[in-house]
Amino acid sequence: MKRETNEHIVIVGTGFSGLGMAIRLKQSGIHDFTILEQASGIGGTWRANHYPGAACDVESNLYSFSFEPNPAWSRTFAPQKEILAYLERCVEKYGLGAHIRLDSGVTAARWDEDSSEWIIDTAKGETLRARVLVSGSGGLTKPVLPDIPGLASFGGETFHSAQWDDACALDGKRVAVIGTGASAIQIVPEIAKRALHLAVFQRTAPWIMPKADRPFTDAERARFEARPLSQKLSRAAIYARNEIVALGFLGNQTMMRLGEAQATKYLHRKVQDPVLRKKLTPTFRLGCKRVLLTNDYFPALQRKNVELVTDPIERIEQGGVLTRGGVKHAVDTLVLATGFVAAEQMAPFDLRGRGGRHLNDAWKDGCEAYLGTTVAGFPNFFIVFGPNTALGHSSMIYMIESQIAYVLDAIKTMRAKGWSAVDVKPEVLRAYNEQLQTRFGGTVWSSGCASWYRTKSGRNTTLWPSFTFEFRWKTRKFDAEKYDVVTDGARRQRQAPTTPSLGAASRSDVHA
Ligand code: N01
Repeated sequence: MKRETNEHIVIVGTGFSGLGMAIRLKQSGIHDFTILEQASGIGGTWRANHYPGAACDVESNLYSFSFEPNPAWSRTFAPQKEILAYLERCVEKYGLGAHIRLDSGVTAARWDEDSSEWIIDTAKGETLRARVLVSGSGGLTKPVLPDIPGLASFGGETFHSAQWDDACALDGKRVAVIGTGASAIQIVPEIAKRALHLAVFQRTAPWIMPKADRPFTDAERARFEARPLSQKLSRAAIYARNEIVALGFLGNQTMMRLGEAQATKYLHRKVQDPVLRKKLTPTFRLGCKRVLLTNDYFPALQRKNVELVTDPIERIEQGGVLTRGGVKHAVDTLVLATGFVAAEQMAPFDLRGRGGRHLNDAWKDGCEAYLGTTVAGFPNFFIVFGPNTALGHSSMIYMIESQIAYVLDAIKTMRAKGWSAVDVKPEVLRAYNEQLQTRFGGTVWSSGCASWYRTKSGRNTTLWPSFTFEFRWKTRKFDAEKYDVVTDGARRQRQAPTTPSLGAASRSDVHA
């Protein structure tokens, strides 16, 4: 008799990655999966990041599932609440609710060689056995708290942008925002409207471009609804435009100069004060850090109640931030828009593969995966939005869907062929990553700035260093020849009491 758990798939996370994986499984007639979510609601990063002003900086007609267009987007760049509502509608439409277990973060997962299964513990105290484990636990989820002396002694309200405290009243308060990245430039204009005084602490001036954000007209929405092809064409046009931008990031100097000239012109048009303008002028190549899109950040910085502080922070003490020379900036509420652990990311949870090896051990020199998805020694473990799949120029949903197609094909292949385990060959993983790293040479990401894309040693473990269609092509089909494979027959043999245990090295029916 077939054991149900032998076919079971566990997906971790209910963001775009986890939900997209689940929908694709259902559409393929695969229903025996469970989705574990650590939070009390679905949505992943789009649930966690609900700070004032939170919105997408990629156009929504592209930042959505290809198979689930949304004719009702209110704006070209949707706000966070709408994106979360979109994901909630997906859960309902595709009947995912019954598969989801909330408040069930994975605390540990270990590979059981004998049964070729993952044994997964959750925060609720449950243990699941699964043939396949798919991590959709997100790329930017662990907040970085700045290493500023005295932070703990501040005394007032302090929170990270991704842990926004809705109960905190900002009206009439003296607020400080530390950081000027993608989150901060969305938060600052909103707080500026409410705070008595807002101090924005900038360490590095970012490149800023205007955002082509506007409400969709009723006529446009009606057209998307009545003629879905028109929305598909809009999606295709955004996609193509973004890939052209990639040309510059990948090394086309003419495009880079044009982009920098456009951003500089925008700064000059929006900021007349030469002192402020100088403070806001970036000193690194456009695209080396994420290019920020906003229309209201420069105007917000020029309000009477807002101050851009560029002197380095020396320390934080009770009720204030001290900058160079001991200048104190009195503050009631401190917002840390200081980013996330990314390049130095480790295992999403306590994960042990073949021989009890921890994923953190495999990643001690920096995280890496084959096609951003599989890691040698961790059979049947797939990461969606894994190492070197993030983008500086286009929609992550495109990359996520590419990986989902690859994982789905792997699962279908395993089932069709009666394979109990697939494990990427170590030499394949090594060669792929060696080649991938060489491709950063000559790109803007190697032009010398510090960013969340790169580790302290300078290795880029986050970005995909090419056009997204190349990644789509590479992930179009599960390439079984790159994997060591264990068949069900071999597993049964291994489980038989008279048969000596076959270790990983003696998988006799491994496909070359
Ligand atoms: O984080 P960041 P983020 N003292 O790392 C500063 C995605 N995202 O949350 O540049 C002083 O970009 C740091 O300064 P510096 C998007 O992919 C998407 O803003 O290192 N300052 C920087 O200014 C994005 O790229 C959306 O010198 C300190 C800031 O904090 C990613 O999330 C919206 C400091 C951190 O910027 C991360 O963006 C928002 C210190 N000790 C975010 N430590 C969408 O719309 C750090 N900083 C889809």
